[in-house]
Amino acid sequence: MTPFNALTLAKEALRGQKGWEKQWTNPEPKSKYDVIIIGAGGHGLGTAYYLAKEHGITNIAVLEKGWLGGGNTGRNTTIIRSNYLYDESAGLYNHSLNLWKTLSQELNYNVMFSPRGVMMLAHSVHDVQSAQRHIHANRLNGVDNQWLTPQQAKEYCPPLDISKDSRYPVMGAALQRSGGTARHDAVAWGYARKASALGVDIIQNCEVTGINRSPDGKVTGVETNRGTIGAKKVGVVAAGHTSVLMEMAGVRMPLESYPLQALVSEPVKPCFPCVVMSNAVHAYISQSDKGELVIGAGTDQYLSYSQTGSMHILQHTLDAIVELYPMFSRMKMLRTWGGIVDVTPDRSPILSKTPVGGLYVNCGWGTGGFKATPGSANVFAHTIANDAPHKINEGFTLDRFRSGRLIDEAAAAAVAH
Ligand code: FAD
Ligand code: PYC
Repeated sequence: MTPFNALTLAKEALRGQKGWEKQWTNPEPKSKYDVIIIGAGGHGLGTAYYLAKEHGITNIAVLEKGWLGGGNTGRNTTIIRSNYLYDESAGLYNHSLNLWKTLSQELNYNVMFSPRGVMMLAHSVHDVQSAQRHIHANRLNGVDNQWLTPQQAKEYCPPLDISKDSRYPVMGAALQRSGGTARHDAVAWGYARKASALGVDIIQNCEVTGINRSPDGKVTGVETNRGTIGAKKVGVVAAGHTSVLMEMAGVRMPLESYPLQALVSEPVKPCFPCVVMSNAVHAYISQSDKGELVIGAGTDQYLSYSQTGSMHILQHTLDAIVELYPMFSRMKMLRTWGGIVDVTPDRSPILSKTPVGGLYVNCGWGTGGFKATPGSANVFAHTIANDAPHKINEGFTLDRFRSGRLIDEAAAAAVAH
């Protein structure tokens, strides 16, 4: 238990006893915001932007313990798609995909959205059936997705090996042509610049260490390494660290945090035209505009808050890449890194009010929240502004883990975990 958690527990034990308010309610803070957002990743900065732009709330601070986009936003492999199985997910991820299409113009910042197509490979009868189920469900929800034979998959992605004697024979693929990639850090910078222009304060190197509440339990602000800051509402948007922050307000979250790794190769001339994912062999790949192959792995199988992962996971990923694309067998890898993803039991996110008045939470994106950045930020801003969910996120509540109305997207996560 960290000293901080011990303090939180002590506060909880004393809550309601005589003299409690004097002892634990902090002095009136010097600054007071209408909304504090904890976490300056794409989701947090985007939330601040949409609060200002669409709801006229500009007295906002975004607090970040490190630097803008230094969390998962700047660490992911930038795959964007909306081919999820259930109606709730199709609504949320398609809302996001639609916002991606005009995001560069909206922010006046080139986020380099590139809808070059995302292909998900099938290597077994089970994969084929699951992919085709997704294709049918997607089409019913107006999400483009089509089945490709192995030959058609190779035509779409020439480096792919479809020989029958390979270790992971390709039995077909699901292709979402409208999916693709974007430049991850530009998304954080673009939202930050536009939010700042609308009056939002963005404070880096400012770690939140406590969430303050009034004697009746409502949020009053936060404690940070730079002092107390007051707020009427607080939104926690701190992927990977959500449980730690929510515990500061006495809320226990249904989340586990895992390392997820990626790596890039030396830059080469354009040779890989689309995005290809394979859940079965735990590898996904695209080529950045700089020419690097961008390769991602599955999650480590242990819980951790460390932004590194195990070497054997990367080794396994590169084995799979070389099996699927033999022409890359002599490529050199330049860098590897990891991020911490927080995962819910049903592999769907939480975009929700909480049992604490004025406290909202956006988390649980697991391995797949980059694609959701604009859509998530947009509906989360609505949730905070109106103290009620937007129609698009009304199923993604914290309460579903009590009621049992889960949205089980494990098969659509497309990354082994
Ligand atoms: P973040 O960008 O992590 O922002 C949260 C911020 O909160 C961080 O900057 C952190 O420093 C800050 N913070 C934490 N604690 C505190 C505190 N106490 N006080 C102040 N600030 C705090 N998704 C996809 O859709 N497609 C992909 O291809 C993809 N690939 C991935 C590959 C890897 C290797 C990883 C790690 C993730 C990948 N993801 C992908 C997932 C995606 O990156 C995340 O879901 C998404 O970026 C989350 O964005 P965010 O803004 O919520 O979080
Ligand atoms: O959700 O598409 C995804 C994804 C790809 C890599 C990591 N997550």
